[in-house]
Amino acid sequence: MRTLQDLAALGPHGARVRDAVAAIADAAVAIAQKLARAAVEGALGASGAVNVQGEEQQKLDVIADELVFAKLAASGAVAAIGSEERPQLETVEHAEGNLLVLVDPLDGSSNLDVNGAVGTIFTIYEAQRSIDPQAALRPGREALAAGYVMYGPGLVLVLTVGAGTHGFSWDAQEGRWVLTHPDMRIPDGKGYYSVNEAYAPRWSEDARARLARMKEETKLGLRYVGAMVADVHRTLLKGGIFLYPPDTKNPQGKLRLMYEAIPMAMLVEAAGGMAVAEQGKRILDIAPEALHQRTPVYLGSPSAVRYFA
Ligand code: P6P
Repeated sequence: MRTLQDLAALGPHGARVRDAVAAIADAAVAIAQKLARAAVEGALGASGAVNVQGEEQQKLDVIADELVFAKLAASGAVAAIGSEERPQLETVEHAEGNLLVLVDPLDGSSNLDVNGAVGTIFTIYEAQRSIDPQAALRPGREALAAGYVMYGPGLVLVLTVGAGTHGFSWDAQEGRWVLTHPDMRIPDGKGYYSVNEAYAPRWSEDARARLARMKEETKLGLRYVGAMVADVHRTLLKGGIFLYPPDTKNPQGKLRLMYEAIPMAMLVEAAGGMAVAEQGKRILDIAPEALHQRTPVYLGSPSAVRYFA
């Protein structure tokens, strides 16, 4: 069985990002252990702080962020890190490596209180030794790698290192990540559509009309977990579309470009799917302007995404 040690063989950037991916994978194992004991340790619930997104921070958001930072900083491969939980890009002290990692340490954390699936999402770029941290942010098409960890009944790591999308499962007994889903290909013409339809009254009339036509013509069923990692993981395996249109509350969309939309778009495209922010705008071609900027997201099987592309 291939393991995460074989990353160099799975794509052109595998060797380049191996140590950073291993750091995230190590942090994920530690995070999973924290999640499993959270209720017992009283670690569920809000931390009392509000993050840079203006969202109520969960205690486990802070714990996950600190674990990911510590592992990435210790890896020796990373020069700078941008996190959903921190206002600015942060440089790594005495950095030897020159990778830039953007991360959502614990995505979907509002699901924690109901024991729902959550995830860690990341994008990896070659860092640019630029005085202006803003210049560090580049379109997703220039990224070296991306992936997510899903904390579900099993611990799963899905990533791309420049060619194909590959899934690993944590084997706690052997203490290793095993390649259980090599070269994932998104099914087309079947699966589910995945959207919080309660917000439809807040969408544009065009978005409502496009979704209605897609539902009528594709007859897809509906599944919605409310954690992007879980909804995208099912879309990759079963087919269909995950979408979060802009609405009157989030006119730019709710999901963050650098560490939610771009990594998921890389994974879906590498598995044969499509990922757009609006008609004619591929997510991986968006030129970022800010670390925490948001974007609409329509991603999944080509036959479903085409209604929005
Ligand atoms: P809503 C979680 O808060 C998140 O950022 C994504 O993981 C998820 O896809 C989305 O928001 C869910 O948003 O508005 O449906 O609760």
